[in-house]
Amino acid sequence: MPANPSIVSFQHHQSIGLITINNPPVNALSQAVRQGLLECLQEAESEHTIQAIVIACQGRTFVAGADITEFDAAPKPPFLFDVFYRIDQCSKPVIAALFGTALGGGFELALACHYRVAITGTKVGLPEVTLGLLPAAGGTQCLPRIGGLALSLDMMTLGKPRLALSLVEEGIIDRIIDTEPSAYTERVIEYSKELLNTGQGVRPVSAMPVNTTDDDKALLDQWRAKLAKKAKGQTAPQVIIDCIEDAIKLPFLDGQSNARERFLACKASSQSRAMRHAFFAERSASKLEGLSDDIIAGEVNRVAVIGAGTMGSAIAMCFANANIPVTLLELNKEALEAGLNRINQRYQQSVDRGRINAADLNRRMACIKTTCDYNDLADIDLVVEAAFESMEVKQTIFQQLDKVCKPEAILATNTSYLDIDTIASVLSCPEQVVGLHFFSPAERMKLLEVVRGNTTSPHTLKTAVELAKRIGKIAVVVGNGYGFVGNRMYASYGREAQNLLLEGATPAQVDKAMSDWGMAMGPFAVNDLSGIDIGYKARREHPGLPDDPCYFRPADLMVEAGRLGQKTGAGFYRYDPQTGQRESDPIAIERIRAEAIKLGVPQRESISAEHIQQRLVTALINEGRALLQQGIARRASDIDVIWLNGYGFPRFRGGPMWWADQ
Ligand code: 3H9
Repeated sequence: MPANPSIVSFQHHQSIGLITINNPPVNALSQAVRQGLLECLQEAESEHTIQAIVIACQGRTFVAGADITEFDAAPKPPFLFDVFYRIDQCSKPVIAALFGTALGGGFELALACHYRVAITGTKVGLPEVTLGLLPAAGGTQCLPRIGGLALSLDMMTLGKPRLALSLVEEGIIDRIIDTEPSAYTERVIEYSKELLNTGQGVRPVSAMPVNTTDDDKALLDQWRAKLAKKAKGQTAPQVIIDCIEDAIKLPFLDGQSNARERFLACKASSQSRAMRHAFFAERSASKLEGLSDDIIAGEVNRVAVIGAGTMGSAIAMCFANANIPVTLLELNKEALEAGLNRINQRYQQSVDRGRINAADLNRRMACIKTTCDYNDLADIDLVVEAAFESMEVKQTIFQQLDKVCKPEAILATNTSYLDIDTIASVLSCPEQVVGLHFFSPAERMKLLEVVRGNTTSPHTLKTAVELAKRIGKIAVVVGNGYGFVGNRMYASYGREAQNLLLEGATPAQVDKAMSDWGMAMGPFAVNDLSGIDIGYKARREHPGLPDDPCYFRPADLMVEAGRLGQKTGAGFYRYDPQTGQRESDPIAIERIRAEAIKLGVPQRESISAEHIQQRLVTALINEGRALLQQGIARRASDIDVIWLNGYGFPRFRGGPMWWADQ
């Protein structure tokens, strides 16, 4: 019997020994699980009546990986690979019964088993790279042996889980079982008996060769070059390639020993610590501390979106993607038609890129109804207003909604800046108003700022957060204040970037410094892409701008010269009319320089990349600190989640507040 049978248990099913892991919520491989597995394996192997062993899990998923919460302390034996190698060397066939998501150490456990079966819908993957790590429990040496080099490079360096069904041909999954979850274990036991009856025995992966070709070196080099760009600045992807190369060159145990050493170095690195922080920060962001468990989220079965512009149509797609019927409302049929065309086009692009199939496109389009009549919103559970960014427009819409919607309907606004309480003040049910601030492109960006107004009720808040999870967003609850958290910080970051231009830096210099630092894009490339006029108009609507003649002066200059960004062929940069290629523009640079002299801004001799990076990141940190002091952000880690998921802050730096703490 294992020392802790409630976590890992062993049962006889005639000639089959069933080892079951029960470690909620995701069956992570904690020290107790590793110990339990080892003890159960010993028992199963020594029982002469047992001829094959099944490893299964209780709960909602097969093992989702090593226990990440243990990574900050020194590892405690038994070590994961030692347990898995025990499976590899077992004298009786061992079969993994996969379901849910078999990830990281969970998938490595499966790879160490001699056979793998999965229930329909199971996903498997090695996402360690997203934590700045590498698969260190045998994965880097097992997967190349079973699935080959190309698949290993893809799965380990990109870290994206795959459907088990798609890995049958590669020989990774031996059988897909299509059954009710309640009958699954029984079916796996039947499969194991079938193996025994057909004389199939152990299949230790450690003894398998890696299929090599003359092209292997070129393939490895190609991936090294691709990841140097795609995962710029990150250590783990390159180290994973070194481990895969070892799998080709070295005996199994030597390759594994190198992988283990490299894993320990990665685990101790600032990159992995930052990425692990991001993992837990994302999970705590939607936790609503101080809200009683008695508060139940409302059911949301039907949604409406007001406004079929770029943002409104993308928000409608978020609901259609999650199979939630959505009604799109516009002022006239032409605007509705344009919105629907836009949606159809975006889905078609996803089909063309192989992200979804034609049936998905049709199902999603069928989820979307359109109307020009507010009376059609009478039975809607939640409305998201995504109209023009003007208080007057928004209040008029909310007054209409107040008249037609059922009393319990939740009314959300997608405003990026405006005061939620002023919007709610025109309603008979202000407690049902909440901000749902989506980020563009809304159908792809994971972040959703859930803005709590003074009157927003706990029930409304809980419903909004639950709905966010259903549509696959990372919800961060923030307080009500101009620009909320993300955009307010972006304004500080942008202001500092603009000041640097006045002091003599060029847009290209600032952008390069920031993208070298790890930002997805530099601030001026972003500005040109989204349109410089948007911020210009927002500044004119904002009552409390700083009394500073330099405040966003370069941006205002560009707009005044009709240089609105990519859409007008010129902004901070100019764009080649044929290729759309971005180029530095001496006209823009000169115009800004002349203005700086007029404003009396001293010019710097030279501006280093480090200086630019420090100025911009410090601006973020200072604003973040003020937001925490004012209670608009609840936790420093929430700010990190917002910047990682909404503004392209490098994940391997953990977010601005984590970075500041280091
Ligand atoms: C690894 O395996 C290294 C090895 O190669 C080598 C080692 C030597 N550990 O996400 P959810 C918690 S590295 C500890 O909200 P979902 C999570 O914090 C690992 N805890 O659920 C949350 O806790 P709480 C490689 C974990 O249904 C709760 O479980 N594996 C772990 O939306 C629910 O999580 C990965 O990177 C863990 N491994 O998604 C997979 N995983 O309730 C990481 C989760 O207190 N996990 N928790 O907030 C996932 O991707 C998702 O959790 C999963 C479920 C898809 C499984």
